[in-house]
Amino acid sequence: RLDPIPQPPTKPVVGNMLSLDAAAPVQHLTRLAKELGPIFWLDMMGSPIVVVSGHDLVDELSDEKRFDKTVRGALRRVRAVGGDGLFTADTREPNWSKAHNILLQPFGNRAMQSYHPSMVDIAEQLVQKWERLNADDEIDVVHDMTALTLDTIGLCGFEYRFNSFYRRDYHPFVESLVRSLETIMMTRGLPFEQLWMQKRRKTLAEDVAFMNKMVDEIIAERRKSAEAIDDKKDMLAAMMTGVDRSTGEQLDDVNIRYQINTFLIAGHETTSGLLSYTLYALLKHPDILKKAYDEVDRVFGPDVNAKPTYQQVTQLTYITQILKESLRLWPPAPAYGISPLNDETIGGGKYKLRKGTFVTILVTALHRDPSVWGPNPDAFDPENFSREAEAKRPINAWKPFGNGQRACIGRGFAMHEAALALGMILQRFKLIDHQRYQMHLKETLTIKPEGFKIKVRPRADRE
Ligand code: MNH
Repeated sequence: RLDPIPQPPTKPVVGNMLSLDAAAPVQHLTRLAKELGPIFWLDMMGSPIVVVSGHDLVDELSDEKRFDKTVRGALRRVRAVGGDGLFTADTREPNWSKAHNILLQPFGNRAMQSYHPSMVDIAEQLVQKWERLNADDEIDVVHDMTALTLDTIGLCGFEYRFNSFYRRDYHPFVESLVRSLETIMMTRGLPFEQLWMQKRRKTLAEDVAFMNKMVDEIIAERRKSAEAIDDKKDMLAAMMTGVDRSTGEQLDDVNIRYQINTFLIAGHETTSGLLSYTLYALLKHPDILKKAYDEVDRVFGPDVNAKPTYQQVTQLTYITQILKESLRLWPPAPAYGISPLNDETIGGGKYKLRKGTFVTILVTALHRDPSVWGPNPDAFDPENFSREAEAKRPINAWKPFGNGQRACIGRGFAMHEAALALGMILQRFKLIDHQRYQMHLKETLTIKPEGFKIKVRPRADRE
């Protein structure tokens, strides 16, 4: 029906629905993109999904005058937790532009400087934990990176300490959040699903009620005293005092709760994935690791008791190249959805898309398009992000943070947090790949390396 866009073989009624690997849909789609090319479509029981991964087409689809983010499928169901927070709001919902305007300030560069001490506080907890391990102790990388990113957004976002490094399991809020996202990802709108998912749906309602109550209490507590609001420099204070210049309005407390839920969803899994992939890449590339050590030694110096300054973190330029290259090969948010605002023809007249068609930009495949990244796009090479290479690259080739006005508002936050943490780790530790780990991806709302463990030793080379 979408001729001449290619489509894999279908089954009656369900179309392509059941042939898609439910446990690893993104990896399946990425394989299909290799087979079927830069654009193909799937029939999901009557509703088409167009999957685009070629750079030329993605470039065209990045035109916000013709295409807009669409909140559908799993992301739509995330509204159970994120409500009309920035991530899950439609662009035309009034609270999207209101919150976007208000939140630009607390996610801006100046604000990052005020979060820096809190970021150091949490990163110190991580390295202190690692310093106290015995030689044979293993580190569950994804667990510790998630503890770091969760505690960081908690402290910078609303001065709450999840204290993840002081507990074996995650904080109850996170247990609820993870369980909710699991249920949301499992739901596929199949016939009779409502019946066999009854128990999970009940638990989902309970989890959401628990999370909302906890966040609502934090907001109510802060509302009790005006001084408390004025004294604080976290994101919550900015949301409570910020005024949207174009409407003159403020955010209401229910929307602030949804923003906080959103920061916890969007802000911890993604950044923790980035850090985990980066450690993996460094273990597999000793030459790159060596250059990273050299940079950290030059910028931070050998004194592990001196806290890194904001300025020093911004000088970690090679580390930043490494992080960007990780985001290329393993974008933690592997796809995003858009749709045409009107009936459209793309690809130089070749492909017709009806208004509102669901189009998925498959970032995993875009980031390995040989027309941009050359004949060997699977190789990890931070030189892809040298200043010269970046200047030469066409726009819309690297999209780990999404597109345009709907792109990630937390990217500066994430990059600063990740560079700081990686710098502090490399300043202190030698990394050991005792399992000779091979990448195995686990898909949830994001994608993370499953079962990735390392060991560390104090660095002996510098003392
Ligand atoms: Mn984040 C949107 C990736 C860190 C908060 N983020 C997006 C989008 C991508 C993304 C992709 C666009 C999704 C879409 O088009 O549907 N985010 C990342 C990655 C990292 C990340 C890869 C870390 C690395 N994000 C963070 C952090 C926060 C955050 C940290 C907050 C503390 N992200 C958001 C919010 C949005 C978003 C909020 C929605 C912005 C909007 O639409 O206005």
